[in-house]
Amino acid sequence: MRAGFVVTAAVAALSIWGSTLARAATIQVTIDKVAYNPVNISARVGDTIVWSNKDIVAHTATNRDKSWDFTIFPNKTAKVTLKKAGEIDYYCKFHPNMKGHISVKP
Ligand SMILES: [Cu+2]
Repeated sequence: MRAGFVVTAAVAALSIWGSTLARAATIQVTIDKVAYNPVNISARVGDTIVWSNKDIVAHTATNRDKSWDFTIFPNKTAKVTLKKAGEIDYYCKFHPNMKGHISVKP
């Protein structure tokens, strides 16, 4: 009886882990000509955003709520895994007209 419970719990844990893995996506954002592309992203909790800087100058991806702030040099990348649902507005500290938005669903 006890062994059966342990097996059932292990299978349940594995299936939760599996479905989380299956759902998580990596979303690529290219920085090119002083702009994020795409500007607007729809994502889910657990997804990872990867910025790739194709420009010849450095940029940042700076969350307005200050929870992250990445400086991204030319030909470099930065990434963040989204931990909670909500609306994220971010920008580049060097070019205040560079703005991006991430809509994070649960
Ligand atoms: Cu910039």
